[in-house]
Amino acid sequence: MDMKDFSLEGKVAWVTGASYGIGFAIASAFHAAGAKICFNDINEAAVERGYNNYKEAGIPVKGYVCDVTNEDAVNATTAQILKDFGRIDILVNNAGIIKRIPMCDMKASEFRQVIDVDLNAPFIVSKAVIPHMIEQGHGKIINICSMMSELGRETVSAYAAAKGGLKMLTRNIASEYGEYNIQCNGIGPGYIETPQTAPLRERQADGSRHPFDQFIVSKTPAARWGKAEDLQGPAVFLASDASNFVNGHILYVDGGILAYIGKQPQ
Ligand code: NAP
Ligand code: GCO
Repeated sequence: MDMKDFSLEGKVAWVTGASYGIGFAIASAFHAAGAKICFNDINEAAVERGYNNYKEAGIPVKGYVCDVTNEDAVNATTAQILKDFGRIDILVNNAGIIKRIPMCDMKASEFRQVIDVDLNAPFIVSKAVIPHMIEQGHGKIINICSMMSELGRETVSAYAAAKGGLKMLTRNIASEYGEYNIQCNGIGPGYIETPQTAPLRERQADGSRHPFDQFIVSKTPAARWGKAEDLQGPAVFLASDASNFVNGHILYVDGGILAYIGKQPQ
């Protein structure tokens, strides 16, 4: 076993939607492991915000304005990254949205919007990058799945449908392209402290913790919310040569939620 297998030295990684949050944390870890970092976000302002965040962290990056649901934009960005860096070794389909609306109150257009970003976009970006990974003889694709790839809950029907589909897209890419030395795996974060979950952790008017905050802590053996940094080691592992025989796997980084029935109410 050569520990160099965990290194990303000389690799080029593209993390989508990585101006902040989980994508930013993963891209930062890839940099620490030696990779060159590309990221995209949906508009100039978001990319600028990303540049500022990476600059503050001392991480050299190249940012691209690209709405991952727009196939022409994705193909153009893929071509530009290949022109700028000559290769794409690692793709992380991280960009995502959630709309917390009771299903019967949700408009079909809102449902489609979530499916578009969280499921169609990973298809579009993977489809753009895979031919180049085949040509270079290797590639790593990591899809950011979710607890909702396995579980449902009120108000997240579109998100759960998308993340459940993303789990199977991950397995299908692994099945269809494994023979080209492309490994496609998923990371299923638990409940992580990012802007996306901020509404679930807001302090109540009386200063008490949000009921959902307390619920998640009781459902997590680690008895805490995850931090984006908790995902860094698993992501580096799945992006590195150390995982070359891991394919089609969803690595749940959830503090044990999926294994646990939940603490008995006191
Ligand atoms: P976040 O804080 O909301 O960040 C999402 C990122 O994706 C933002 O930079 C956002 O850009 C970008 N984005 C959204 N739509 C896009 C589009 N069409 N094109 C390009 N970029 C787009 O989310 P997060 O919590 O870091 O989550 C990142 C991923 O992890 C998502 O796939 C999410 O579903 C998944 N996840 C999160 C958790 C959690 O507890 N936080 C748990 C499991 C899985 P803008 O800010 O410009 O919109
Ligand atoms: C929610 C949360 C979750 C997390 C994550 C859990 O409203 O239930 O946003 O969906 O984002 O996906 O893994």
